[in-house]
Amino acid sequence: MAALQAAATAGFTRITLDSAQAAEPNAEPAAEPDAVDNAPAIVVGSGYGAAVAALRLGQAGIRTLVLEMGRLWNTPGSDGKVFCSTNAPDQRSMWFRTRTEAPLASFLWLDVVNRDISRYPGVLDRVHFADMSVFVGRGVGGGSLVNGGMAVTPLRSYFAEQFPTVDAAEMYGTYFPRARAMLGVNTVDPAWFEATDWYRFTRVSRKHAQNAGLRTTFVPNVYDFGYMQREAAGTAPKSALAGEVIYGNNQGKRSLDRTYLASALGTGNVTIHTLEKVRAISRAADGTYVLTADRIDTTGNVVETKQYGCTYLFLGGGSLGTSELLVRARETGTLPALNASVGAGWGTNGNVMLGRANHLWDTVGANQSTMPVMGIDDWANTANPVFAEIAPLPMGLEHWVSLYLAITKNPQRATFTYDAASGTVKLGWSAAQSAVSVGMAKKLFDRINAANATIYRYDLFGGAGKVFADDFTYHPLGGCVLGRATDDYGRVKGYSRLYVTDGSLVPGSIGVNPFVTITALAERTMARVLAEDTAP
Ligand code: FAE
Repeated sequence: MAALQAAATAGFTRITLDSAQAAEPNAEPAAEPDAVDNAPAIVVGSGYGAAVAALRLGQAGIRTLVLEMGRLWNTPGSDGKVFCSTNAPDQRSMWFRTRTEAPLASFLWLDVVNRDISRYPGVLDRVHFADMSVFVGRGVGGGSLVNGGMAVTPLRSYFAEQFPTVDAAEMYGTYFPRARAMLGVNTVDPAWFEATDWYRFTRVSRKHAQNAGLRTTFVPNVYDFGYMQREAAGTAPKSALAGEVIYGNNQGKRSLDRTYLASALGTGNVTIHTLEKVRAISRAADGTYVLTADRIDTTGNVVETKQYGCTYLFLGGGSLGTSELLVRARETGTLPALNASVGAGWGTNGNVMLGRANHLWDTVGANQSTMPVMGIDDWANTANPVFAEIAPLPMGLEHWVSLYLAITKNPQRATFTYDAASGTVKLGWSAAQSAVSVGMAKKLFDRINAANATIYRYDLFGGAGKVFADDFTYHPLGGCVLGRATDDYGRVKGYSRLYVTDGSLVPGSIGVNPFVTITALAERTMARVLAEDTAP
């Protein structure tokens, strides 16, 4: 697919291309542009960790190539929109599927949520392992294209517990503020929040939490709340107020293609190749890293296998992508010096989704914004630490459901192993490990139900009345944990000039939604690496 040239300007504008075919959903691939076979630096992926690496390398004047397996999302399809909506998903919704696989499987036990679609490199993927599936974003911007935008800085004491070797003062004084500023974090206007129909569902859940003696807290977001207010006023096209989120937002959200990546391209030193999946990494005799990447077309066929060489290699394929590449490299002997911690320390951030059934008089509203702005914060409860995001369920009708994504302090961890027969990795996470998260979420929500004389919803997650969706996570973390698989700055142990900058550095749990932490850690890594490792 096309090499994207430096056609973007900094700020919150979408990336523009010199090659429009790269983003047209139904377009045939055009002629191959000049390939960049060697670059001083290569970044794998274009999510949070990768985007920080690309920008800081570009600013340092280092020519950098970004390889992303998904497409660039910037050109409208035949309906005039870049992304499809959650209520009418089409091929743009999911990564090479014939049917969508939304987190909510059913409503009133009916199979009304998912739709048949045609195979295409859609923006949301659900990667299945034996007892756990993982939702990830695919495209230029990674998870930022599909996530709920909740931009939460972890509790300092818990950050210090998870990262004992990282200087917390420096993180909270420098790197978290830097990450928040670059990501465009903002907060909902409390007066508007209290008055608008669009957050009635949140106010109802707040009341129920307070009835149980629990604390709620506003949560910042990267969705532009000024824009959202204009949506509500009818003066701007609706996005968050039109049910858009997990299959992409057409407006309002400051995804990475509008922030870090736009600025990275603006340096003139960064090029992005899309629809190219890195499959193997090895090292040449002169110390150069050699990457093998499959270029796919929009049907998923491999149309070319390319080789790239670089001096500095930054892995930002996310917890799954980076762990898979490094475990494969170790086990197939292409990077044999990788240590045993590569592939270990993986966790779900304790994710559990659940719904409660409200009384008929406690309406949550047919109008719901897709951007969460509040959490129930019981993390300080050492007996049962839980932080639960009050999640929207925008169905355009009153359904009396209060939905939550609970983040629990589940200490369980898993390891990726290499399966030589398939050439892929397996994840050793078991259902019993998820049961630990369920136990914690249940304790908290049993309290809320008892205080409000309410019950759980049994109709949302398919099967025989499943209440707790414990078989998927939005927050895959770990696999190349900081200080174990890497040094304290993300330098992979056993190899020089090889770095990890993404969620695989986080040891399985961070207690809140993770992307601000991932971004801030990547900023810290890049500051150190550019100061120490790239000097002539
Ligand atoms: P990530 O953003 O996953 O980016 C990895 C990129 O690398 C992707 O674009 C991949 O396509 C690409 N890639 C992977 N392997 C390869 C390869 N071999 N070759 C080429 N490219 C490759 O990584 N977090 C929050 O903090 N707040 C939220 O509100 C929130 N809501 C979420 C909602 C949903 C539905 C989902 C799925 C996630 C949510 N998250 C949220 C999680 C957040 O998006 C996630 O932690 C970050 O995106 C992870 O960032 P990384 O840099 O690790």
